[in-house]
Amino acid sequence: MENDLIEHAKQVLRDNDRGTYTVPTHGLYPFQWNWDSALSALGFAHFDEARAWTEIDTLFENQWDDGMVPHIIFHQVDEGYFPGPDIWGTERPVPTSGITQPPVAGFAVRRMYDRATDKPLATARARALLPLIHAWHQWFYLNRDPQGTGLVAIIHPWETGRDNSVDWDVAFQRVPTEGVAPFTRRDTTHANPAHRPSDEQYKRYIWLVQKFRNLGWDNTKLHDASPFRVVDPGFNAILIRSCADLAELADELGEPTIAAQSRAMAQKGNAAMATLWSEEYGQYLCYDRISGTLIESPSVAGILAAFADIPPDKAAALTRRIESLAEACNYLVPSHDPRAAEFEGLRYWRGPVWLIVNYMIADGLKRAGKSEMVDRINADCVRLIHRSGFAEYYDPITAEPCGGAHFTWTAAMVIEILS
Ligand code: 2M8
Repeated sequence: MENDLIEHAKQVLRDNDRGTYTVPTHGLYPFQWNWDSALSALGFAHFDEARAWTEIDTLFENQWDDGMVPHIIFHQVDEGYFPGPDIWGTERPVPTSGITQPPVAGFAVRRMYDRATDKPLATARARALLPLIHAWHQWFYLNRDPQGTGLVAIIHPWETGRDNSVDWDVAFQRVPTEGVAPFTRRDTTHANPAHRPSDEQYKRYIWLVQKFRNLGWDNTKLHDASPFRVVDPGFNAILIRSCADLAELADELGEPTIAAQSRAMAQKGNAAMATLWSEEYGQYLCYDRISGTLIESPSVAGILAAFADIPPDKAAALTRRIESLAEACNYLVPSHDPRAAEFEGLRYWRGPVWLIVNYMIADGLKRAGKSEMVDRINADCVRLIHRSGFAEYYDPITAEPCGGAHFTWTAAMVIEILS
């Protein structure tokens, strides 16, 4: 039974494979996405290590000169997605978007290296990727933490990957909609519009893109110029974990400077995470860098923080928090607390379960010794797949499969969990 699932998952990866990169799913997302690729490579690594390394290589071939790794790479023309390269106007040799995504590649590369059966290949690829990933991490702290707080901000909701999270609702009101050129959405022709972000949110997404494009995509200006600057604990945890993992990898590969710098970034980030902790919510919260306040929104971002090496008392508290969420849903871990008024079980990042998020939470809790909760989260992932297939995401109460079907990173996580 489990073997059938793994075989099915491999087939999903093969079907979405475009040779040197993978699309998240046919139709809805016809290009290469940054964190989708890094996490999907982990799935490929179980049956084709060379192909897994190529996935990450392709991503970094499109790294910008300043170190940023873009969130979408438009390898071919496809009118089925909006906003396409013309809207972004980044003028890259291979067109890309102009913003980034959760930097999970450092974590993925270390894991691929550690597990590699083809060590010469892994050593060569990891050695080549090491300075590139490090440059991306440095880019973050330089451009997205200009005050040196230890925590980076995102300047567009698409950067966190949690596009329409409740977390942004208030801060996003600061982004105007006036002056946005008329556009036609494409996502709503592939997925149920009632499950997608609203038109109002799309206007604000595009307003920000226009704003940044008018600033020539100059990252030294974008952070301060953006009316949307939010510090996301999940995003920062991914960066911190990738820095820490890169430090270990650099040690192994005999790169002491990268190791020391990576370790220093991880330590500073880890210490600063304490400022995002909320005793009242029993989890970490987002922080609005413009209003200077914590965002009172009980989303999964504050639980994903477990992916970094947080203090044991915080890992214990997050475990209790997940136990409490389990009382309000049938499948862990909902992307928003089902008891909150804003919860929507079918609407994208406002409540549904995402397997990639589950995987990273479980990985962090495993390191913290919370094996019972890890087993529970993994079991829920497998129950979801048995019941509803390889969907983009799932309703945490009914298990209804939502968004795109035949989804690459969902399949990759299944291979990770079951192998
Ligand atoms: C979703 O985001 C894209 C924009 O980047 C979209 O809705 O058009 C998010 O779920 C994001 O996390 C993910 O990387 C992407 C592709 O799967 O889709």
